[in-house]
Amino acid sequence: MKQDYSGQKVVVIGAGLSGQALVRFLLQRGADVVLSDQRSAERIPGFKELQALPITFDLGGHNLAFFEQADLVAVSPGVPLDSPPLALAASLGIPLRGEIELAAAEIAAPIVGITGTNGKSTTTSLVGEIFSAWGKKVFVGGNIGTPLVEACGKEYDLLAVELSSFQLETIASFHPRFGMLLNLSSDHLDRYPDLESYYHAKLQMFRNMTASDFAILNADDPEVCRLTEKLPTTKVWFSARGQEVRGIRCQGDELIWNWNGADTRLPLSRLQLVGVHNVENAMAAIIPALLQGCPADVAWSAICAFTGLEHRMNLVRELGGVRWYNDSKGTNVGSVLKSLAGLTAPVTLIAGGKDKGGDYRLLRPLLEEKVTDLLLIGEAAARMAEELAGCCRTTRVETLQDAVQMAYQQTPAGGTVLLSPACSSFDMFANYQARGDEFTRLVSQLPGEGAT
Ligand code: UMA
Ligand code: ADP
Repeated sequence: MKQDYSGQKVVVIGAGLSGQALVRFLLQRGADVVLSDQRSAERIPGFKELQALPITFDLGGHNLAFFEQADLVAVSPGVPLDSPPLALAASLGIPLRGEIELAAAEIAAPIVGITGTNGKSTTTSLVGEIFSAWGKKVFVGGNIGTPLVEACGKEYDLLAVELSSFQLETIASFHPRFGMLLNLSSDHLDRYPDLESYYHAKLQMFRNMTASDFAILNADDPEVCRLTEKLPTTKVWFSARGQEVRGIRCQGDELIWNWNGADTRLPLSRLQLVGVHNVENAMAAIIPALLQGCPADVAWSAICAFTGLEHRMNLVRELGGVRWYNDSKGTNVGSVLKSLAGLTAPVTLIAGGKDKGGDYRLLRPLLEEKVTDLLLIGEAAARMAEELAGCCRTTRVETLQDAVQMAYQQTPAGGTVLLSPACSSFDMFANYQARGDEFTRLVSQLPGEGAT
């Protein structure tokens, strides 16, 4: 049901995708809105359209007076809760709510919440594909790109919502019917004081879920098992290592879904996505549909028709016997490990970007085994060079263009060039898509014959 914010002073902090969607959502519900952003107007994409709205602007910094007087602060996920304006509002007892919380309060249809360090977007898309193929009206959004508030006021049978730890920090009553925790490994240590705090944010997903809801969990991930031990929800497991779980497991060349005593078998040979990690994503994604009564063959056909999202191990071009892959969404150490695992030597790896505090030393064994040249860009380059010293020939370069040029000159026929940064993009690009697009453009312009 549509909430009423009339007469309430609401400060929206952050004028990005979430903030702009929140402004419109809150205006339609009668709120008196202030939009606050540390950037000045000319640096805010879409500012022209915002200008026409009846709101107050607080730009080029956060004026604490607005926060002191607010009835509610609507928080964009990229704004840390310990930033001065939010710390002040919290100390005054003013509620801080994220976009997910505000939107979900109006949504009655079942929500599949999808979190984990890696695989969220792929799994969220797969859930969407499955329910669409089953003839259901499904919303696909959240951290993957479309803010959840866009779903409010529309009719859906189900919502597949990708949730980042940032988004989960600011929920209060959010209550998904299905909560997926795909895996846990190091990420976002530029925002959290330690790994446990990051994991704790992820676990917020389950805070309102009860025994009649389903937690969909990775049985092969020790951290997931440890941290969900005491959850009161009904647990449904997936295991790529073939553990005999209540749920779904991979055994040989098939998946076996075991629920309430009966086995359903699904042939892996039909899956187009590659890599064990994608088998995990497929297993997790099919569970909500099977529990909701979707015929297994409908769900499995939808998964098998899916060829993957952009910027995740996309073959950009084969040029002079060298294969060029865009994995710009490889934004942490765990995802780069998965991407490298699927390649054979010799690899030229282009990595670096905004440092999120990951432990790059975990890359050493695979670098030693597969990577001949490591080309480092961005703010993280110095620390990466230090932690990876001696693994392979390492060069620091200024720009992505320089990296592409050097990779072009150095990679022998039969080799692979991989852009998989292990870092976020925000030091040099607007986002990971812009980084991947630039890489694709640069590679497409390289001289020589080669299919794209
Ligand atoms: N800002 C401030 N004050 C601060 C910090 C930021 O004013 O202290 C402002 C910035 O100047 C900027 C705005 O906040 O104008 C950006 O807000 P935001 O960072 O919350 O980004 P949005 O554009 O709202 O996009 C967010 C998600 N971004 C982040 O969480 C960083 C998008 O995920 C998501 O698609 C979108 O909401 C819709 O739900 C992107 C992402 O990088 C893909 N997510 C991280 C990840 O996947 O690793 C978590
Ligand atoms: P996210 O939305 O969590 O960032 P994506 O589905 O966009 O995840 O995938 C990003 C990268 O993470 C992929 O290119 C791949 O290297 C890696 N990845 C995908 N799924 C998994 C998984 N289940 N486990 C580990 N790594 C994964």
